[in-house]
Amino acid sequence: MSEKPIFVTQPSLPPLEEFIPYLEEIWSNKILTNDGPFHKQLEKALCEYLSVDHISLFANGTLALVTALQALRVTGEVITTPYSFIATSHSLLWNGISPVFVDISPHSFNLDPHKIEAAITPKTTAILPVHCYGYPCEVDHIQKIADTYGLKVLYDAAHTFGVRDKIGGISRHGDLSILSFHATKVFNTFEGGAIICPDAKTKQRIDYLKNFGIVDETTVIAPGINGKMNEIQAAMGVLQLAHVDKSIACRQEIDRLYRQDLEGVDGITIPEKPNTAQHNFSYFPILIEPSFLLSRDALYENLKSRGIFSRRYFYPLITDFPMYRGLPSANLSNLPQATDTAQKVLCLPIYPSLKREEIESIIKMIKAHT
Ligand code: T4K
Repeated sequence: MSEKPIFVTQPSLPPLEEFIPYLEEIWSNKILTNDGPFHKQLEKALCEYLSVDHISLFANGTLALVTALQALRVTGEVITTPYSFIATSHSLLWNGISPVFVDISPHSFNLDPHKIEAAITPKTTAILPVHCYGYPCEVDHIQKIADTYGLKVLYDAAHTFGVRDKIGGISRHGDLSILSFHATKVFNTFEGGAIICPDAKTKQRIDYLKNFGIVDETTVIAPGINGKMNEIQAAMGVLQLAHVDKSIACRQEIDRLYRQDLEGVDGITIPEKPNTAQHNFSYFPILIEPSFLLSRDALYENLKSRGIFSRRYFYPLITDFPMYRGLPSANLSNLPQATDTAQKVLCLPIYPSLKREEIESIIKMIKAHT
């Protein structure tokens, strides 16, 4: 085993020498931000790669979420999941919106559509589901509910870069979807994010909102924010895009090795691969059941003591944090499935530069407890 710590993820980075010409170009043209040439190039390239018509780049995924809610003019209450990264529901609080938490499905890590209707009130204006780990939500069922009650749907698609169903990119669903290009994601621009927009008019409005609401030198149409992606991030994205397929293929191989050796191990449940045309293998979650010799937390600590930094994404639940736990919908009795999953989940390291012998030794350490 190497002396170096092994994290749950490590950013995929292109060879440094490939990035130098991009930096030279930025230094020479002196456009550092505000819809510069790399920004334009990345938007175009991402539309092609993700098979979407319009995209608006952001400095990070959280600003994309906050802005998407404003673009959809969402107010009042929004139905969302407790099983996600904290940014999902924080984006609601930043807009003065009350989150209403609904449990996840027993068959996935995502919002249970069967439980959404019971949570709708006259104040509900939208649904904010998450395609957790890149596993697609039940989009048709969710859309049907939204259509019936006149609700907007904003997908937190932070984990879904490159995920496709039989028809196209997963991020085309809903009124809007947001992506994250954070360092820990399948595709990264150091920090970064985007909103997938259904039409040019919506993109235009979002472009204004992320640039202080400025239309031109003398016109400001809304109290927008500074959510812009800069040229270094955008250049990184353009270069990363050339490497992302290879990177996803490496992740797929790691997924295969884990499955091959951990499937059937007593006390470990490995979620089935999602039924997608293309998955991105962004995470490798396993569930540590009571029949496993160690508790989930003991296994987590044990791996950590040996330099393996797995992560309990998403434990604690969002509803366990102080700014949410007082809400009626945060009550544990409302969220039995999410509570159970959060107690059992462990995400194992998965990233392109993870070596085969490192994977084998992680598997060996886990199996030593069976
Ligand atoms: N919605 C969802 C569903 C999300 O998962 C996220 C972000 C968002 C919205 C918001 O998008 P952004 O605003 O972030 O674009 C990480 C990420 O910071 C966060 O982006 C991500 N989700 C979340 C699931 O994971 P932490 O606090 O667990 O990250 P951290 O710093 O502990 O990194 C994990 C491991 O990765 C480290 O142990 C070491 C390694 N690492 C990390 C960084 C940042 C590196 O090797 N290099 C690095 O530069 O939140």
